[in-house]
Amino acid sequence: SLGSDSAKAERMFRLMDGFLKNDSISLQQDILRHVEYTVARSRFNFDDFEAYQALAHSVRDRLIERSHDTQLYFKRKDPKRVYFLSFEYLMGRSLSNSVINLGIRDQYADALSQLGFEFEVLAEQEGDAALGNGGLARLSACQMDSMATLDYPAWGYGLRYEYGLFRQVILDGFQHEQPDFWLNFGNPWETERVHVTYPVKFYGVVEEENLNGEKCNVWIPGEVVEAVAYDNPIPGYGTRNTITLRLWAGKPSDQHDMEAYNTGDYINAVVCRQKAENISSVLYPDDRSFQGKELRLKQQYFFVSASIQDIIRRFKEAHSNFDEFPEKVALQLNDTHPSLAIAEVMRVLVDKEHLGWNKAWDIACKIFSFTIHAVIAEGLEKIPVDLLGSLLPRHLQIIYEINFTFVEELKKRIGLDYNRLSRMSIIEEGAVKSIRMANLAIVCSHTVNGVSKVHSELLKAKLFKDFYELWPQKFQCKTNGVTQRRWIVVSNPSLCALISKWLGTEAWIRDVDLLTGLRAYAADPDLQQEWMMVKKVNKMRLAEYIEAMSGVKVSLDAMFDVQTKRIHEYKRQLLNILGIIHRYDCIKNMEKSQRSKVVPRVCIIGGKAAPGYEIAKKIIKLCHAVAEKINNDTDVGDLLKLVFIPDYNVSVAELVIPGADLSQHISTAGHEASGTGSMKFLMNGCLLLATEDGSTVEIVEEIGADNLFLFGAKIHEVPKLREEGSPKMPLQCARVIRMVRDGYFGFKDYFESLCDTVDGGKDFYLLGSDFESYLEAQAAADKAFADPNKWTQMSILSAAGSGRFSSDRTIRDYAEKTWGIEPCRFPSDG
Ligand code: GL9
Repeated sequence: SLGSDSAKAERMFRLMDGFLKNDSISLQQDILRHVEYTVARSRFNFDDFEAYQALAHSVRDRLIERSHDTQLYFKRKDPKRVYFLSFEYLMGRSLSNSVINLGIRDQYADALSQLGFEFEVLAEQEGDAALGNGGLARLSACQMDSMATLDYPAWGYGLRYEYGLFRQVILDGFQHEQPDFWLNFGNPWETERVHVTYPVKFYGVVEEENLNGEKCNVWIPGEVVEAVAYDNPIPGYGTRNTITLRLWAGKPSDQHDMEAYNTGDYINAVVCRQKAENISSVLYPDDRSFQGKELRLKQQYFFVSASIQDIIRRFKEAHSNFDEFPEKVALQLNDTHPSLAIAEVMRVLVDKEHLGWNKAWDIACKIFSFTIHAVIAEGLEKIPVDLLGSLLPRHLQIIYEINFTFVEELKKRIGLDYNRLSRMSIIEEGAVKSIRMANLAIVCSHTVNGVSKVHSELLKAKLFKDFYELWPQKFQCKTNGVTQRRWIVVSNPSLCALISKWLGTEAWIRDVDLLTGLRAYAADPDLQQEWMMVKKVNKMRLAEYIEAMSGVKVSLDAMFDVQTKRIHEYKRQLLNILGIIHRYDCIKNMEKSQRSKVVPRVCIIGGKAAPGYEIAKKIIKLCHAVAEKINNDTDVGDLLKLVFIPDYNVSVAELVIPGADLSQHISTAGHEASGTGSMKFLMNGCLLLATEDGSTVEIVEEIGADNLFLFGAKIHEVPKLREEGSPKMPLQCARVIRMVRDGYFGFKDYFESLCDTVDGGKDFYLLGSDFESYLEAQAAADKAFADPNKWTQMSILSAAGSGRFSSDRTIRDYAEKTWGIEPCRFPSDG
């Protein structure tokens, strides 16, 4: 209807532009209306939380309007779309980000102050949406922001966990996990689509049937669960485009349950129905350790099946011939978690659309692309064949079929090299026969990418060498990036204003390469002065938070040295803590007269340990034990403090990152695929102390080795160092380990196994061999910090060089080189 007369349609879109007015009076009326009718409180009497709810609903109205316009426009233009399939998204809070992207933050702040409220205070009322574990999940969130801002016709798909990542509570220095029931107080951003539901089937058997004289396989499932869509709007910045993150929740299906009711066991039948909701109830909190759990597999298929049904439904609305499918649809697999989508697409095309195997496979191979976020083979998912066979019998058949064809092809190409054939097979033979999900994804995808240059090279040289030799053209690199909207504009408004002032434009918020313009002023004393002031303001904010959380008062003159990320042995928080013990030990043993030369430090560590990861939990406890000792030592005073920030999440990161002077990214070389925290710190003018791992290598290319503190073994040196083992353990390292072993910080027995990981003979993560070089880098940082102008110049150059690490760059690269999609911008000025 709209498509027929394009002038008329264009007018319609113009007319619709802004049903909702954004002047101060309209916004005030709007908020009060939501207080009265949505929150159902009297507009004469409501508290901060209720004000937040009303405010959020008022913003949501504007988001809904824009997402309707965007969807209608996409429908009319029918461009090729990308569907981003990710099992995890770490969205954090939405309020500030939304009003900033809509370009109406100041209007809202003004309207609220007229009503006697402060925007910042209400924004604090919002809880985090933490539907993910760490880097991978936050990357998905950043990339959604970029896809919206760059006007790409994109959809995100995921799961609507009722319990997000656990909340970390520290008792007596030990981590405890508490459930994050984030939907308790409602979620104003989402819209439940009661009509967008699909049945998802499990279990049962496959039977051969005759269809018009041809044999075909029919799956007779044993359980049906309904997936219902919850839509979350993702507004772009400086555009009217607002795309959708569609999350699926489980609900009982009527189709299946009628039987149960007829048997007369009514109560039991109702209780059983409840089980359906369990599928999407909880996020698995283990970052990267993979266990073959049935519920996890169910979650994966549930999410994949609902998404594929939705995508095919949308395609069929406008097209009748599947030949056009690859021209209209790109499917991005974010890690192996959604790779069952390959088998599901094959099942639908072969069993339901009756396209025939070869044609279906041809289509599948044109639509999938695959991002790998892991470095080591242990990080790759393997699904036991027995498990898959019982839960999804037809999919197991399909995967066997895919593998059979692949292996036959392979034999023709490489001959009967059985070792290589068995390495490349999708099926792993062994004690537990299983499906290698990464191999499945590589075989079907037209493009496979790593997430930093070194990682992409490692994939080709090590993890997937066999595949690279077979299909070199498939392998690409897409260095990760983060969104400057969230990580500068939202979280560091003072820096944002300063940058815009010196660049004379706000255009860098959409075009981040403009940040390089700051290089010209890096030595300018005026900019340096203002830059230092901004850092001070942010440090003040952070210091207040630290005091509120831990009771520790910190000096603003000290260097704020931060390491915040998931706790992992390879990320080497333990190296950081041992370094802190060494620093403490040095101060204690120093002549009093020498102490004035010490650069004061506030060491800040934060992050969650997977609930079953014992060593990581011990690292958290050690941090607390050492902090207890140091912080109560009046002899040391402000020269050294150590604080652990509990429950690190996106909104805590927004506070911590702008306030950091130095941040540590010190993984054992070759273990961090990319790392994205470093990019956020870099954008905020924080100096990095880092190993040459993951994306740090590219950061060095961009800002120069003079502007950060590098140390440690390089990737190619690691295997040899591992062979050499502990003879490399330097005295200083042995000494601090001894202090822990001797009970200097208490909990002697408890820390024993932790110490063993370093001096027990293996030192797999090379803390010993990197220790001296780590201390040297720390000393270099001290020296630089003692010269504030020099330090500030390095800080400005860090931020100025961060443009390459914007997710805008990453997404444009995916769009052009992997997905083959183009921007589709709603005709309006934003
Ligand atoms: C990770 C890598 O370990 C990181 O180096 C990388 O930056 C991100 C995003 O590409 O992906 N892979 C992975 O499984 N996690 C990552 O952070 N883990 C979590 O997300 C918890």
